[in-house]
Amino acid sequence: MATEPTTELPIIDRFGPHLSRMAGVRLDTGAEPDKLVKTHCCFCGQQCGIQLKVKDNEVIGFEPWEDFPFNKGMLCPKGVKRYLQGSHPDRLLSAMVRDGKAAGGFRNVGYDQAIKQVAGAIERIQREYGPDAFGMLSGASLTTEKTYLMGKFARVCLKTSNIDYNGRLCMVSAAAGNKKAFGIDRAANPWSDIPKAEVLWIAGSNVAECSPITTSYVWQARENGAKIIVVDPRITPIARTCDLFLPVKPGRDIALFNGILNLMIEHDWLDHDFIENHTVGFDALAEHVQQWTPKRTAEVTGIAEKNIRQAAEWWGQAKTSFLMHARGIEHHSHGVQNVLGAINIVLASGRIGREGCGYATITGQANGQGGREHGQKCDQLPGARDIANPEHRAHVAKVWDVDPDSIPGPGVDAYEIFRKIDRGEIKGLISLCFNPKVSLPDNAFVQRCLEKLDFYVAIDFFLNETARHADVVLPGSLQEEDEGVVTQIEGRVIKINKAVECPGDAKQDWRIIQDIAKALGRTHGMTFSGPRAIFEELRAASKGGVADYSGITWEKVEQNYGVFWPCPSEDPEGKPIDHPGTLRLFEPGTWNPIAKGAGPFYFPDGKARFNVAAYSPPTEDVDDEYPIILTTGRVVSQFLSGTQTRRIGPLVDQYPEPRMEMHPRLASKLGIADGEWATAESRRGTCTLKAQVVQTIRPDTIFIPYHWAGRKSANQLTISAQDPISKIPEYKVCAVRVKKADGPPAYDAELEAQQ
Ligand SMILES: Nc1nc2c(c(=O)[nH]1)N[C@H]1C(S)=C(S)[C@@H](COP(=O)(O)OP(=O)(O)OC[C@H]3O[C@@H](n4cnc5c(=O)[nH]c(N)nc54)[C@H](O)[C@@H]3O)O[C@H]1N2
Ligand SMILES: Nc1nc2c(c(=O)[nH]1)N[C@H]1C(S)=C(S)[C@@H](COP(=O)(O)OP(=O)(O)OC[C@H]3O[C@@H](n4cnc5c(=O)[nH]c(N)nc54)[C@H](O)[C@@H]3O)O[C@H]1N2
Ligand code: SF4
Ligand SMILES: [Mo]
Repeated sequence: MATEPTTELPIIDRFGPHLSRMAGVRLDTGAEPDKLVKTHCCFCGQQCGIQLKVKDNEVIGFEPWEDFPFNKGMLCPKGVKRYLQGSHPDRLLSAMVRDGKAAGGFRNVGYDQAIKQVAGAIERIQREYGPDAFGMLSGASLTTEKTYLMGKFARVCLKTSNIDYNGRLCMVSAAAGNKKAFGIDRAANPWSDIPKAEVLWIAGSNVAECSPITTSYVWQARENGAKIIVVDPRITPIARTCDLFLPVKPGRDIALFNGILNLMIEHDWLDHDFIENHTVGFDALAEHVQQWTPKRTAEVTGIAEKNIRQAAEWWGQAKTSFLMHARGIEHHSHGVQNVLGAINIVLASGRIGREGCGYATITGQANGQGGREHGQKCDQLPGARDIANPEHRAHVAKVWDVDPDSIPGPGVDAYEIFRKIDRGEIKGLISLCFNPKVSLPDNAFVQRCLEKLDFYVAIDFFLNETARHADVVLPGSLQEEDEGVVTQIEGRVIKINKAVECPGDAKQDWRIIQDIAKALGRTHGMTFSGPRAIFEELRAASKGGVADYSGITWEKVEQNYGVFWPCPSEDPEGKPIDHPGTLRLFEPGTWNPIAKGAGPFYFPDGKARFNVAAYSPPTEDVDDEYPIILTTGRVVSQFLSGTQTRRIGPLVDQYPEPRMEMHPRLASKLGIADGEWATAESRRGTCTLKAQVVQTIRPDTIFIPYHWAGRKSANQLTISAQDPISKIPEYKVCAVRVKKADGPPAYDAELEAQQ
């Protein structure tokens, strides 16, 4: 049974009772539904179970789904209000084409005519400039079937190498770090291990606002006596309840992890047997971290030396523990190094692969996990296979019934796609489930690129800010209008169920993609009857890969409240089996297709890798001209680029516009009072917002949430520096100067209309 958290916590006062159980709350019309559909929330990666109330082909409200084991009926404010999207007046019900004379710049057209126009443009651009001149941007809010179809559409139908997805802005540092250290990219443990841990280390994760249900697991651990360490430049709501808060200077987490490891070595808080039997690379790392004395660690991180020692002592001496991190350590030009630093202190402790001993990156988007496994990444084929690997290509080519040589090679990351547009190398673009004009850094550059495109088609259910630049807009489907699987935060594959039909001319996204293929006359492999058929092919394509879904069926998923991958369909001898799925990774004695019994990790020798994670400062550090650090992130009531949640009135009421968080000491130095207008200026742009003067942030840092567009967008300021390995943008650090503004910014009419 779900227990409503009993502890008194300030978070409740600030954000409303978003963790309270919503049973019995009637926010809807109260009408009797025709049916209740068990499915999952459309927003974050926790994928809470929810029941949608449906009447007359409309979602009119929700009921909690108490039995779903992850959230046991709990929901956050976004999940509670998501049902208001379907009937929103902005919902796209028709295809549209650009028309300068029409109000709003678009004119409705018939769906078939729009599809023909799209196919014509693709054909023309690819004929004139080659297949790679057409780029694709996809998304991780989509079901896994759709993400698989997008990867296949790019390689088989468009034959372009230039496809990437919005998880590039989200999960890729964690993915690259996990692959380097473990050979597999998934949360290592189910969340049921969190309450069993003695020590929790939470790095760069605003748990209470961004993964609200995880808060309840953290509180359970706390009630069991766990010590909680939080590392963040801001005292986030979860930090207010922790035992040790480490207010790290943005961009310095590797220094902290290295300093902790150095103390673990000095005090011999190490699991020598584990290091000896299950890892490689410790000695080189041990030598490297010697330089990270507590004194130097304190100087670089801005954390008091005694607190660094305290953290090392708790972490070092724990019998069980769970380390989790999110974008706070990953959104950096050395995000992968930060992740490796985190993994190093887990491996040195030997506390992984056992009950109550865990490690996880907290997945962001609805299908942030499944969406990064089956081929919509620029370098990837289904099953988390590598597009440059000849064996991997051969396996997938066979499933796709194409010549392996016909599959294009690796493409470029999502930001590089825009640089290619800028250079004229990409002329045409299709986007599904991505709003780069708001979500990419230095978005003035992104806007210039969108204006350069010869042809752009966007598929969405709302006209997002990027789609306003499109030549053709195709009305796609809301999550509740389609079915398929997604993989949530723990690695559990779950089923999204269809509640209603698409309204008007809107179509399920997979139909739209296949309709374009048909209009192009390139139908090979693009004639699936629906998501189930796509899933069946995905099972075969993923078979034998690290992300093996071959033993998963929709039925198994429904019967078991989800199935954790990997879930092969054959045993080590190749005999068919009914595999239950893998609840916890790296348990001693487990078999995997890479290690083949040599050990629990996903490398041929079965051993995990320590990696030297060297510290370097952020790409753009502060200086006399731009003396303040800007970091960006989220608030509980808004989601990502905001196109969905800025349309939901009760969520807007909770946090109507972005504010610039700053410490009272900084505010008084700048002569700015709470609620007054302040302008932040970086080397790329300016942004004028109301100041929110709070004690809960480092005095050298300001914070702006990024869910707004136009002149309210934090990404006017951010830098497009990227991690060299993962290519994630450095959203969490750039340099700004701040001054008091005379009044509100003069938003021009067009920009204001976008809000
Ligand atoms: N309400 C809400 N929930 C969401 C989302 C949303 O938009 N709104 N989005 C979902 C998605 S896609 C994602 S990726 C997740 C993101 O979830 P989180 O990563 O938890 O959220 P962020 O606000 O991006 O950043 C987390 C924290 O990092 C801190 N931080 C900044 N710089 C540093 C640093 O250098 N080191 C450390 N240790 N911390 C730092 C910030 O102060 C912030 O509190 O949330 C998911 N859930
Ligand atoms: N400054 C700053 N910028 C950031 C971040 C930050 O912390 N700071 N965080 C980054 C992170 S972690 C992320 S994940 C990105 C997110 O950035 P984006 O992915 O660009 O943001 P979304 O709002 O998810 O945009 C997705 C679009 O897809 C549509 N959509 C959603 N579901 C579906 C569907 O099923 N079908 C169709 N057809 N359309 C759909 C929505 O309506 C929306 O218009 O932002 C990044 N940008
Ligand atoms: S946004 Fe995330 S935490 Fe909130 S209800 Fe949806 S899945 Fe659950
Ligand atoms: Mo994300």
